[in-house]
Amino acid sequence: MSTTTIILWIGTAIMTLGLLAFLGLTLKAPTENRSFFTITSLIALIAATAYFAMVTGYGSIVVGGRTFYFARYIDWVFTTPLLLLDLSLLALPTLSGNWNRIGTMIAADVYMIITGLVAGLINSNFKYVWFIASAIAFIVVLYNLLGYLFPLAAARGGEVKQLFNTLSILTAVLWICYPIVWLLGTEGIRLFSLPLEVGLFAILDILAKVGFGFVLLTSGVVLGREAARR
Ligand code: RET
Repeated sequence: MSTTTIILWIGTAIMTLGLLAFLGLTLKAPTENRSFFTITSLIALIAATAYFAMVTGYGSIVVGGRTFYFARYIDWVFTTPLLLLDLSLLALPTLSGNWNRIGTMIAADVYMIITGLVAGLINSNFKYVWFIASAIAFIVVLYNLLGYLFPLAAARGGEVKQLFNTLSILTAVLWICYPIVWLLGTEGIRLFSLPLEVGLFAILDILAKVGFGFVLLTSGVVLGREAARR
């Protein structure tokens, strides 16, 4: 078994265990906070499926002699909006009246992943044009997360403020690593080998989905009955 295959099996296993743990936690979820559990379980399910597709050979193609894992982008195009939805629900339990901002953030996020996918498919330096388009969209996402949702969550005070601080900083730090790994990896300047790139993306994916999910779903805010509903 190649190193890449072993890493992808570990990814599949951890995402599946994360999914089972989140489903288990759902049994303890107060009805009014069920959305967090459904959304977060769905994130783990999609990731487990993508890793399984990649490890069994249905998630990659060969472009210009290199292996390109397109399945990541199908995973990310669904899971990154769902992660942003979790954060939006935490900052704004009802969401109503704020769809403009949240819609903009999610649209920018989807644009970021799709332009990133195109960048990854290109072998000429033209890929950097697509990379820059994706990176600009990423800045729009971060601006909405930290400049708009962050103060709203802070205004709710107490446990919500604390939890949002932790999760949004975790998200910002981890997400910034993705374009860096991409640039240094096989899609970019090829400083990293494929196994190293696959390993780094696996660590990021596990922390950004399962790590994030554990912090959220074991918090007093979503497990406590009324806390998230103020
Ligand atoms: C790409 C390359 C093009 C430029 C940028 C990127 C950003 C990707 C990000 C991905 C986040 C994924 C997560 C997945 C799972 O939980 C597409 C790598 C900006 C931010 C959080």
